Amino acid sequence: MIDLRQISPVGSSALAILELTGDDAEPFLRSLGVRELPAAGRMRLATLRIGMDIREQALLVGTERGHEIQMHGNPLLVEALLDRAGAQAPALAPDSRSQVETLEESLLRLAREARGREALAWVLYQLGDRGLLALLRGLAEGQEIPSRLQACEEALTRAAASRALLRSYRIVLRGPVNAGKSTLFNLLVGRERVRTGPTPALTRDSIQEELLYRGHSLILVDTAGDSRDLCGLDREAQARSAEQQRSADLLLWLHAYRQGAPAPTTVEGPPVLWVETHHPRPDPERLRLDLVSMEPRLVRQWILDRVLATLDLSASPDLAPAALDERMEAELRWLLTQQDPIGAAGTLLTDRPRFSGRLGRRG
Ligand SMILES: Nc1nc2c(ncn2[C@@H]2O[C@H](COP(=O)(O)OP(=O)(O)O)[C@@H](O)[C@H]2O)c(=O)[nH]1
Ligand SMILES: [Mg+2]
Repeated sequence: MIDLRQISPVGSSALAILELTGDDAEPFLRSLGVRELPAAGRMRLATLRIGMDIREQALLVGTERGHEIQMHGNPLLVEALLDRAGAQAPALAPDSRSQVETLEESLLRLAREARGREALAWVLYQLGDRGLLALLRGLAEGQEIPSRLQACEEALTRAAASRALLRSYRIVLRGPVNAGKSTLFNLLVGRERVRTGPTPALTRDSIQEELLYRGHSLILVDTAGDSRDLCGLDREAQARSAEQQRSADLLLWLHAYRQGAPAPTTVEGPPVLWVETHHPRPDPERLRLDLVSMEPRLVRQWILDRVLATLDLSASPDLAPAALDERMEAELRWLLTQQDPIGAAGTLLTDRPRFSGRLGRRG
């Protein structure tokens, strides 16, 4: 088996450095036409027979672990060498390749994984006759090239927005003990999921529950309340709450009316929505509420609509072709730099596993 590691990313410099280790490394080098291999710490110039008509001068360096090839960093040249090594090291190469999905498989997987209605609509659109897949098919057939390339460019600009739509958002409930965090948690998830009550520190472990609201997936996290005079378990629970806060997309910071105004927002960290509970004069606009006496359905709507607005998820984006993940984004970027976009589109549609191998190696 050959373990072929690329030390310099392809195209990053004029020189490519490849490290070869493993039992088959020596036969592989000999198959490239190298007669004498340098010992550790030595080097020698060799002409490598990389392909039928590709010969390349390279420096071979003996190392403690095996050998290094230092050669011209032309990506095509390096790729040809990696492909040759791949063919000789079947234990490595086919495996990593067969795991790569086709574009259609990726979209189907994303559709299966889609949490909310908005995400599902967005992914299914890409599989339909006006989505990303159809766009690439049209391009591969060589129709209306300029307008389709333009559409590819636009699909690329929508990458960030589509990723924002596909993901779930973590909403973490924070605030002092007895502020009403667990009460609000139950109200938002629509059932008595966690214990509530006047005894301080009833909530010790952070509990989370996914809820779907207006087609979006929100993961609600109830945490232990903040209090100054807690010890042992409770202090640990608070440390965990602070940890939850770090991974939050948004904090719902609760405090009871009688507890006074909360500390000012910190500059760093997720956005915060302040909610005042136990309020004698509720005002939904300012999120001053009484969680016990007000209509739960309305409280849910007031709070979750503000959550979506703060996360910029209030309006559904117009359906359009879009790159839905990092790989699709990289592929579209690649396509737009190709001399032959028709062939490139064909590669993405029919030979994506091989293409992805190249993309990965390019870093
Ligand atoms: N009147 C009133 N009681 C509330 C309100 N929110 C919570 N409570 C009560 O306050 C107590 C503590 O609530 P809980 O949700 O356990 O607080 P947590 O410690 O922040 O999780 C419970 O008895 C709740 O019923 C509110 O807005 N108004
Ligand atoms: Mg609680």
